[in-house]
Amino acid sequence: MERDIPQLTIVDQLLFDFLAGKNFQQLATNFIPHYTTLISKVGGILSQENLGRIQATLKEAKLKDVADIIEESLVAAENAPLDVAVIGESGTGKSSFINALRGLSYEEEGSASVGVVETTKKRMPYQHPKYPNVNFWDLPGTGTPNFQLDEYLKRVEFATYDFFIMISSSRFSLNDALLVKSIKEIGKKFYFVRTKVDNDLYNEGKRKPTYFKRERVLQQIRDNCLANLSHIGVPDSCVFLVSNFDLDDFDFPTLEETLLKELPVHKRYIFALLLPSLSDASIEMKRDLLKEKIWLNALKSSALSFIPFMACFNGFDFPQQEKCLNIYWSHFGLDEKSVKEIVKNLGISKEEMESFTKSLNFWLLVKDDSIIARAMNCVESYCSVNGGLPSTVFQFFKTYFLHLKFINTVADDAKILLHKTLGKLSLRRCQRDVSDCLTE
Ligand SMILES: Nc1nc2c(ncn2[C@@H]2O[C@H](COP(=O)(O)OP(=O)(O)OP(=O)(O)O)[C@@H](O)[C@H]2O)c(=O)[nH]1
Ligand SMILES: [Mg+2]
Repeated sequence: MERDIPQLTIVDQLLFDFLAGKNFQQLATNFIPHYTTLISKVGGILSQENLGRIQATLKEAKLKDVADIIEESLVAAENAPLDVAVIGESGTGKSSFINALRGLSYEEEGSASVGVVETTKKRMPYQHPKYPNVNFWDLPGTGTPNFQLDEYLKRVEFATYDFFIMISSSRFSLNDALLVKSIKEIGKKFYFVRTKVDNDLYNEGKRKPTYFKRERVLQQIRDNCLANLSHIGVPDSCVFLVSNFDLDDFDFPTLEETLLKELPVHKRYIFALLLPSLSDASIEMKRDLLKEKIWLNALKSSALSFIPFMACFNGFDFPQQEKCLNIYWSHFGLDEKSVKEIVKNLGISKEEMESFTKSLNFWLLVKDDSIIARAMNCVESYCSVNGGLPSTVFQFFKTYFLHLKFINTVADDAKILLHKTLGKLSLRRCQRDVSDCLTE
């Protein structure tokens, strides 16, 4: 008789059944619907094609093939190269946008120089500091009167990018429109970003203090951009309003989500991880993708009956696990450097921060009794049906549950810190507005 394990989610249960080698026809039927409950709202790591392949191989009980397909998908996701082209007139904020996406401040080593008078003449790559396969390309502007489209496209090697971000801080130009049209013709994606909206709001607030309404001003900017794009021949565009000084505000979170949804499956994982943890939505996307990755690794390992499946899962030695926790910190922007920045912004000590977060204490996480209890539960159920080596099964589940705990706790902390930082920022903005009013 089948015995369900309490506290297991539907996907954990699938993992358990997989490990126990239960009815493969049934597993093949359950695989896609159960997998769908696990993936993030922008999609998962497995492509439709690979899902179909896994289902077919499961039906034939070819477990080695299932493990190979999962491995292939994970390797492709982790190593996917991503080349993003950023283009726009001089001074519109391209370098600032690139730095913000790379999580670098102006003064940091390796950041793109900002505010310099000279415009970029040659395309210039900026590698992401944490994800070396990702490059942001600062492309020269189209602004010269004798702009030659064909020559320009050749010079910037336009076919090599995954997508383009067109930046403007006022109106998009006719040359921009020509460029967009010809690049769209070859099937590449373009996104319009209107920067410096913080400046517009500030100026409008000063100009018309009595009638000022933030949402109305933003709507006017948006309508204006759309009318301008339509006028120069790019109707039905989508414009994202952004401040490079305040990426968590305005349309940046929507831009992130749109880009992620439209990227090919194998490029989604790395792009989600590199996005700064500036909104609940981006933290949730990272959480879901990392949990999916742990689950896929566990599934692969169980298909191969416990062949060690990744450095992080290779045995349960504490230094190895601590290294993994470090990696999760880094993905969610809680690495040592970022924590220093956060406590500085919040005006608190690291000890104070530790009093309202949970993930910075490795030992507290590892000694969580509920993980041991859940792993024991799985072992009992497994061994009562299959026999086998309880210690190996225990190790497997303990490591799996611990990693889920790592990811969930770090993601929860990232959200707590995000909200505290946002609270502090809006307090500063209010104080600034009040002091502006008083000085007028
Ligand atoms: N208020 C505000 N200022 C911005 C924003 N983005 C950039 N800036 C400022 O605009 C100026 C130009 O920014 P850059 O990032 O150097 O612009 P760029 O497009 O790279 O300029 P070039 O390299 O000359 O083509 C700098 O003084 C930035 O600090 C923004 O969103 N809001
Ligand atoms: Mg620049």
